Amino acid sequence: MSKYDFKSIEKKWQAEWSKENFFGPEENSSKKNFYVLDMFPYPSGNGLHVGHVEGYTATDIVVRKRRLESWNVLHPMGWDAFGLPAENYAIKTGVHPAESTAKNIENYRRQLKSLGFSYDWSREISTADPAYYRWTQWLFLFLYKNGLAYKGKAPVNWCDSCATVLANEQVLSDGTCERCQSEVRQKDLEQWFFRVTNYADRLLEDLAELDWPEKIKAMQVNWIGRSVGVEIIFVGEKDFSIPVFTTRADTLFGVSAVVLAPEHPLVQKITTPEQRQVVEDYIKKTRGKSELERTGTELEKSGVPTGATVQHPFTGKEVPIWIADYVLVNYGTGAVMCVPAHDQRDYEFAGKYGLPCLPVIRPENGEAPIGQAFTEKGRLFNSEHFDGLHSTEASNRIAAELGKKNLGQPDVKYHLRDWLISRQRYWGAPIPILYCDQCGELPVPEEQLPVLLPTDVDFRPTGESPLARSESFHAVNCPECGAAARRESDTMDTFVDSSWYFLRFCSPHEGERPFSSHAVAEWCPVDLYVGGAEHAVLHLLYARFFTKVLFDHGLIAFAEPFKRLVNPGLVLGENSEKMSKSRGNVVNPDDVVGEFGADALRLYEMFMGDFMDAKPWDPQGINGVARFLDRVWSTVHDAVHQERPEADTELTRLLHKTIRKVGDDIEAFKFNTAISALMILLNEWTKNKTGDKAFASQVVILLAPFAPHLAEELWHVLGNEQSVFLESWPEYRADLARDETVEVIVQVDGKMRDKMLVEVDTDTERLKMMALQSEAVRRNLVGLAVAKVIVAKGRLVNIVTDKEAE
Ligand code: ANZ
Ligand code: ZN
Repeated sequence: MSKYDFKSIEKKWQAEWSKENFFGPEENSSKKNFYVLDMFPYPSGNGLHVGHVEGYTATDIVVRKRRLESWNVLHPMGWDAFGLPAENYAIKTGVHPAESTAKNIENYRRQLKSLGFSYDWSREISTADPAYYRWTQWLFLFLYKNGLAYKGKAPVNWCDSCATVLANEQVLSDGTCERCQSEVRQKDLEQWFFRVTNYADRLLEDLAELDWPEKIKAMQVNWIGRSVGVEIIFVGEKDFSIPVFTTRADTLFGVSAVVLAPEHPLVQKITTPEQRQVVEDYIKKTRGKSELERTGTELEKSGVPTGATVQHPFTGKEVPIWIADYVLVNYGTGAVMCVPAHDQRDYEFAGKYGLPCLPVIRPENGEAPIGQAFTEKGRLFNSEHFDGLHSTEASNRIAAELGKKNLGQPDVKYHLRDWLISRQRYWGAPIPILYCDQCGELPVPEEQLPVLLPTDVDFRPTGESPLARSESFHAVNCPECGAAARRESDTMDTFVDSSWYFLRFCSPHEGERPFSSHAVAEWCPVDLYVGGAEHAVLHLLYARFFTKVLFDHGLIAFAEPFKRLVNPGLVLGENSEKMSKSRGNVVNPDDVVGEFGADALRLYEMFMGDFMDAKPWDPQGINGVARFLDRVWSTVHDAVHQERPEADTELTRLLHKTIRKVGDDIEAFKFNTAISALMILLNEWTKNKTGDKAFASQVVILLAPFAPHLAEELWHVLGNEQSVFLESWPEYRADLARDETVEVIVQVDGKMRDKMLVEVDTDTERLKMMALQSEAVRRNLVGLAVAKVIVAKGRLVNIVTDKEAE
């Protein structure tokens, strides 16, 4: 018998499978469709990571099983190819991003093929390809024409000394520029936004129908941040009034100040002459602080009074107006009522500046804590005729009475912001907008798409956007009046590219539209989506947003893109630290494939631990699975050459149980336990000395999704001519696959007293008898008489005594 030579075997079958696009879906098939999608990678210079391999192996296993079960499967792969790293690399080395990206893609493709993943390579797409980004631009215009894309001011990180915009990751933790170490400040630029907030409610509500990890759903819920409260209007002494948003209207009688964000538009108007200088200085000082800093709990609260006041809506007392940077301008109304006794931030703020702290809520039981705010709900006091009410009822009543005075109403706010899609970068899809001195802002006419990225660009960072400095790019005339016009010089956030790629895969070569509605109707929504939990919020939220917009305008017939989502756990380094270059613990899949083969790497990554948990790399583990594959090889050969007899009853039972277990485990992403079951089966088979070629065939098919190359070779060793992937997934016989023993719970008067391990078929009378003989049961029956015994076969025996029966 030959040794298992993975090197030549894996190459051979990869070449064979790539002939005639073996894994592409059938056209006009009568089979049911199934769409399995991996989060497509950013083709970085480092090549594929073992973390990619984890997710991609899992989908490959599911896909191969589905095909064996006679589904028509769509399983495409492509590249999220625009992005900052290629541009930074270009700045450092002078290699054009198009060139380095093409090289990286080639490397990724080679690596993925070396792992034997069954992608339909005829559908490969790259978001940096004009044939793709033409449609990204078309979709931008689609949103624009439907009022969902607009221009507004938003701050960017700006380095004065480099005169350039910096991405967040280019700003060091001390707030300086990574290139020149000078201070980075926030500068307002006109930028493009997508109106995601229009969809806040539906993005929230529709989560319910999704088969997604609860953790991810919770993160989306949090990110959207729906907040139910009351808008209360504080009327000023002159001709102004300040609405504040509060979730705790019940604390209204504890207000010590109304606090505005420093950027609040009223600040200039209301500040008294005496306070003007202090206010200006404060605004200058706080400008440039990031939102995270401002809202963080560590930062010491600061602020200054404006000198102006408003009236309390019930007591009519004067309330001072302050500004403070813990109030954000773009949440709620950009103003808060400051209630030191019941809000921790307000408590610290008031403490620092000697503002009064009047408690108005007391706990229903016990005492309020000392030295901090009491932030829970409770009963009102110090609150005039609302005294004695519970917080919830008080909030409602206060809102109702304010409503009558036209000084407030119930309100709902969202933390979700509109999506800022402008990037002052080169390596992205140009935003298809023109500016004409006469006609103003105009969409690029559709027939002029794509707006190509020019190549004559100096992308070294100076100025606002690299494209602004390209001559050829701006040689364009106004489509309305024909005069010379300028193009928008910002490019789109790469999350725009990935918000619709799953649609493109359905008809990747479509030239007339972004996607064929027919093809999308056939495949979408995606049945199974696998990828990193780091995309929990942005990518997944944006893809959902795009889907809803297209659904609302009748371009697609579904409102959610991904039915089932699974996140792989992180693959950590040997000592459970994150893999990173600096730690020197990165495992390169190429090395593992070279030493052990693709099947061993695939199997090992699935065997490491629970798919969804983080798990460390263990170099010993891969030896173990490699030995297992060797033994599969030799045992199958044994069955072919040694004329083993038909499998005996025991081995047959184990086979059927294994078929059931492997099938169920694949569906539940419990690959590690599926593989253990296969290992147990192999052990028994090797020992047992029965199990002929027919038995071997079943084992090989079961193994095929996990170790496709080995299985394909063995399938041919078994004398078959066709691919093992044209076979059918084995079916188990329920009578054989059933567990022989089950655990039966024994109760006395409904309380569990014992468990018994019994034969599955044990009849009712025997179960009764066994239960009554149980030591624990007898102890619990002392002094009682049995009234009746209820038996649920295979599950439960409940002994009811006279005491209970009465
Ligand atoms: C008075 C009050 C009393 C509040 C109290 C809380 C407790 P969420 O759940 O996030 O919506 N707030 C409102 N707008 C703000 C802004 N622009 N910047 C910073 N804080 C803001 O939180 C709503 C609460 O956050 C509001 O309720 C308000 O403080 C504050 F005992 O109003 B509260
Ligand atoms: Zn014009």
